[in-house]
Amino acid sequence: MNINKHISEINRNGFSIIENVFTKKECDQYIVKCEKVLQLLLSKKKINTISTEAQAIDNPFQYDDFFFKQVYFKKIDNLLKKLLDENYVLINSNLINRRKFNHPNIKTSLARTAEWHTDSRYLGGKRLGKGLSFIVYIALEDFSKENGATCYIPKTHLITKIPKRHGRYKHKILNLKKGNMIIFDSGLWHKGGEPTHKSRWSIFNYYGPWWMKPYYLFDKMLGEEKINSLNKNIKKMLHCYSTPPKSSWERISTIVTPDGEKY
Ligand SMILES: O=C(O)CCC(=O)C(=O)O
Ligand SMILES: [Fe+2]
Repeated sequence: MNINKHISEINRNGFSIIENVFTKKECDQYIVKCEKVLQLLLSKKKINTISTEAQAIDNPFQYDDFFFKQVYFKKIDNLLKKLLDENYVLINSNLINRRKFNHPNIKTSLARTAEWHTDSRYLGGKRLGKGLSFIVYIALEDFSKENGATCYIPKTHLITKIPKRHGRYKHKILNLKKGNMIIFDSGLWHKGGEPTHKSRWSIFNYYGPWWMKPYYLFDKMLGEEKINSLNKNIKKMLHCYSTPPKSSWERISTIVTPDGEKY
């Protein structure tokens, strides 16, 4: 993989595509797991992020260890280390299907990401500059206009204005092939496309610097026993080596290296 080529594309265009991260067969197996966890949540009426327009499942490794494989990707580790720094972490991870889908337990059509937004951070009425954090997603099915592919506005990662959620902007569509991954600057203006009845499963991850707050407290979500059973790459992504100490009596630095282990 030519890391420098991807980095210059991300800097210039706001995104870059990495081909064949998953095989077609791996995508199909993944989709079976996605549908299964969706059915599980629906049957339990755990539907806070599930709507008739988009079915999002936050941090699916809460429900099935299978999904820990989406926390850390060896293939892009060096790329993310170069884009961010060596202590980069996972900020959030979910599965999203943007499709029209009805189920007696679904109560809303509202989807969190159907309007123009960025996933960057704001200060003083402006968006922080490009390169703060990155969205990494894998298309588990082909993405096109026919199944609500993500829409984006070219070059908006280079400005610091804040998009109007309901603005009518000239935009483009991110067509992707099944099994391909895209890395995009969290400052790029984007939104989920218009859902159709055609399925569009995807893994949506968000990576950032070690000092950025995660969306959720992974250690509390998973419990000590589960966290301790994970390998060091996954633990690192889940902030195990970059959480502040209780006090300076424990230690002074936030970053720790796992004892004797290298990641
Ligand atoms: O589903 C999509 O295409 C967009 C999702 C998104 O923008 C997000 O999760 O922040
Ligand atoms: Fe987003």
